Amino acid sequence: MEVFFMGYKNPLKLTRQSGAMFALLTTALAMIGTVAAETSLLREDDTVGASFWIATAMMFAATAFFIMERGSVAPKWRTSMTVAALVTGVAWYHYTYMREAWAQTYAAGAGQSPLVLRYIDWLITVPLQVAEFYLILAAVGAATAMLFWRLFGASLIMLISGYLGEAGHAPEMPMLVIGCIAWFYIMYEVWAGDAKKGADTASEGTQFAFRAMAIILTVGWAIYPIGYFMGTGDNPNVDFLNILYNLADSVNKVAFGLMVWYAATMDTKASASAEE
Ligand SMILES: *C/C=C(C)/C=C/C=C(C)/C=C/C1=C(C)CCCC1(C)C
Repeated sequence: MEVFFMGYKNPLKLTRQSGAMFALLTTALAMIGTVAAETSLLREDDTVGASFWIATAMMFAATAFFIMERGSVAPKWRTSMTVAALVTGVAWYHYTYMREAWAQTYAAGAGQSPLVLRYIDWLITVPLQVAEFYLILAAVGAATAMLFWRLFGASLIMLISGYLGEAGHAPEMPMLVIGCIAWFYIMYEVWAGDAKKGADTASEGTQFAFRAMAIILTVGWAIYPIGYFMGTGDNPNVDFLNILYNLADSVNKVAFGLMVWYAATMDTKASASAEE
């Protein structure tokens, strides 16, 4: 590929790869610049604000990492890497605003949950994560279109009831219960459905991804209803709710993406050594 810059042919001697990396990094720096310019300062005593900032940085770094690593894994894992990057990318976008909303309300006297932004983010990233689950289920031969729609529907019920409860449109505890039932149903499909049988005969990498998914769904997702419980009721603890949600997002989006990447790398190495 020939690269031209202001009429000069490839002045920096860029190869295709270093060119792409250079473009990615300069775009990223420009974006960080614009985002940072409009942000109020983080106060020293604002622990929750710090957790928003840390989550924002992690989402950004993970997105860059998944995009850059995508080309190094076996082709059948590339869509999973793309979806992982979309999940952290969409979250990064929303976190830049959520941390700002938090910092402003904190500076004005009391930090407030960026409720609407949070749920808009989940409304996009949870279905994307369900798509990621679906790709793993497909790899163990347990995916049908119906299964995808059932998981998708259950995740929507979970989020809508959570939103109605947190926003005060419906009683908090019944909404928590309905949301948890939808979540239990998703866990049931993954732990007890057809998926488990197929997983035993799959490649080592796919088995790893399947186990990672089941654990994320059970342990990682459990942090959210705990946060909801702490942040609602008679003595709502808004700080605790936000720290837990920020922690949960980092685990479920970044750590899960890294596990998928690790599984992909495992499989890629295994097929490379099988070819030798
Ligand atoms: C990237 C964002 C993710 C993976 C968000 C996941 C959110 C949940 C698992 C939320 C679960 C909730 C319940 C199980 C009960 C009702 C309250 C919710 C919405 C917090």
